[in-house]
Amino acid sequence: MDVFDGIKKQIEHRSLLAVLVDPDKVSPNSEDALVDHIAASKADLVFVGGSLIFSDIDGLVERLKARISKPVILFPGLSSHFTPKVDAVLFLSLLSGRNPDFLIGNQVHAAIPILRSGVEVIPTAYILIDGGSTTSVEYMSNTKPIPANKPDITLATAAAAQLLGFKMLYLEAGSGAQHHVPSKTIRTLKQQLSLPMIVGGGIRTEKALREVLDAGADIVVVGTAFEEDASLMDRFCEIVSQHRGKER
Ligand code: 1GP
Repeated sequence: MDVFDGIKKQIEHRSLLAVLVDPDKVSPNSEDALVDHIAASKADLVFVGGSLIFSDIDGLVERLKARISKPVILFPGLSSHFTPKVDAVLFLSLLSGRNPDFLIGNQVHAAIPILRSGVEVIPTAYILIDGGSTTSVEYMSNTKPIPANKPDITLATAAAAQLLGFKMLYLEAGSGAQHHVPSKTIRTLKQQLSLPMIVGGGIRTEKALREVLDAGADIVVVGTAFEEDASLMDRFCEIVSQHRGKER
């Protein structure tokens, strides 16, 4: 079954946890332990990516795939991050921004190599929401996030994504954000739209995790919190696997 079909089937019953692995934050010394930990965990998905990557994405994905049976999904910051070794690619367009390079430019560069590789593509509308500090994605994409207190703007942007035919929404506060995407925003989108929702950025406590789950996140992405304290992964997996959303 395709990765996206599998995700859709699973989120009918419960939300999923994606562990974000940023290749530049994995050192040769820590890689083995991290891969073992993810492999043994109840995490549902592995996202690989970052705004700025200098290390060997291809090699890391190969090593992850050799030892982890969960889907490994590329979450690229640039067209040059593409690797055909993944199970699927989030084909992102940064719809909250007005920088043509991230709306369509990188996509033009990546489209033919991706098509030729035959890798599964998941067209995903990427929506950056202010998380209380300037994040790498904001700086590197040279775009402004949507203000956190303007859920109507986020809703209108996400509605446009749905009408344009995207298959998923990624509501992003940015890696290491001070505040995660507001629950009110997630709830509003959940009530009014039908696209599956990925939510990430700044989710580092159990309370934050429960808030985004209760609001209706279908996939929760966590990177920084696990980089800082790997033992959180098991606790977070437990919470996500037992959670039954209020709206479900
Ligand atoms: C970033 O949404 C992801 O793109 C995860 O963010 O690193 O803050 O968990 P964190």
